[in-house]
Amino acid sequence: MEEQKKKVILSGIQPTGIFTLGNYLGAVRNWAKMQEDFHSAYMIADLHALTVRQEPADFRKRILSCYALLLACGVDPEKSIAFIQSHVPAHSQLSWVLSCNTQFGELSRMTQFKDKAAQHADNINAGLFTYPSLMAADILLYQADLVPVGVDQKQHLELTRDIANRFNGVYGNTFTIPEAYTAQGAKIMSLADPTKKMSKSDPNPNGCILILDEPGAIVKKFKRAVTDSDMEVCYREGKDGINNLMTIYSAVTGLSMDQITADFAGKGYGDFKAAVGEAVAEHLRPVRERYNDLMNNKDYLVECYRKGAEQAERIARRTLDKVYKKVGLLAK
Ligand code: ATP
Ligand code: LTN
Repeated sequence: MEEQKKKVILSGIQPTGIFTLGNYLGAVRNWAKMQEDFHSAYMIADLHALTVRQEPADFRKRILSCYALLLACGVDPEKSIAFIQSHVPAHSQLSWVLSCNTQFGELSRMTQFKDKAAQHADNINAGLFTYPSLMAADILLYQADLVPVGVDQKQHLELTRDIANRFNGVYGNTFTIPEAYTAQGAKIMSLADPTKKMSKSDPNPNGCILILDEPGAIVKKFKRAVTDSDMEVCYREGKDGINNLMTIYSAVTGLSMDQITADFAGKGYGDFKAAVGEAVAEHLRPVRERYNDLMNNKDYLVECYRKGAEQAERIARRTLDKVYKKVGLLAK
């Protein structure tokens, strides 16, 4: 009885690099926590990553290492469906139908498209533009109730809801309408420029903490973090650098902003930065260790992603069949 009421969650991450502290605190860490209370499915969004040019041999290795990272961050293949997007063809198939139910104007308003188009002006491909229809397919295939993402993905979630509502209106009830779920630490900023989001594809290595960075490197990057010319460790408008460090410190220690301010009253930024660096290095240590173990056991990884694909396929296929029927495609 209880089992039937459990909500469904789905989320994904692109294999565009080693996960950053932003990915971890803003999204992946919550996935591990949420798998205890929900029916959860998490995927490596490899098809989404193709919207940016990838070197094939390198990409293939990175997909596997990102899958290992997902498990190292606490996603448990016994509790969640952990899979790779391209292993479940229904994602591409539903994406086409949804593209035909998404307006050009809607896609043109997506800020991620505008940002990525500016970053990759030599490769503004059709996939970059229709990226949100594929993301909508990922979510709607599993009839997800909640989608745990960082705040930067909220606009895509709104569009997914619009597409689902419109489809349900035209063809009758087909999709669950999903909600975005954002938690504390929902937006971690670059350490080099705290007005910019920390991002895996940032070319400046000092701006981001990668979750596999060695403790020494982590501490060093925090020491160099850009702050302000003030001296007070407190959360206030205009103190972007300190606000970001406080958000990170709070997320890894569980301390409130007021407690942090009290603990560092009368101390300089140097002490605070060192404390944040050490706390983060300690927090990430088990993730790095688990990752190394998993990468030494590739057979286990293959076994896990194959099982994940089978489990995902079963659910996704059911929704796709329903959609094909609703839109009037002739059954085989
Ligand atoms: P890329 O740099 O390739 O665009 P990314 O680092 O932005 O990648 P994604 O794979 O697009 O990462 O995002 C995976 C998840 O991590 C998403 O839920 C996203 O909202 C979240 N996320 C990404 N960056 C941050 C951040 N700086 N703070 C909080 N959450 C983040
Ligand atoms: N677009 C997301 C990654 C992603 C995703 C999803 C997230 C692809 N499909 C489905 C949640 C649900 C991003 O983080 N850039």
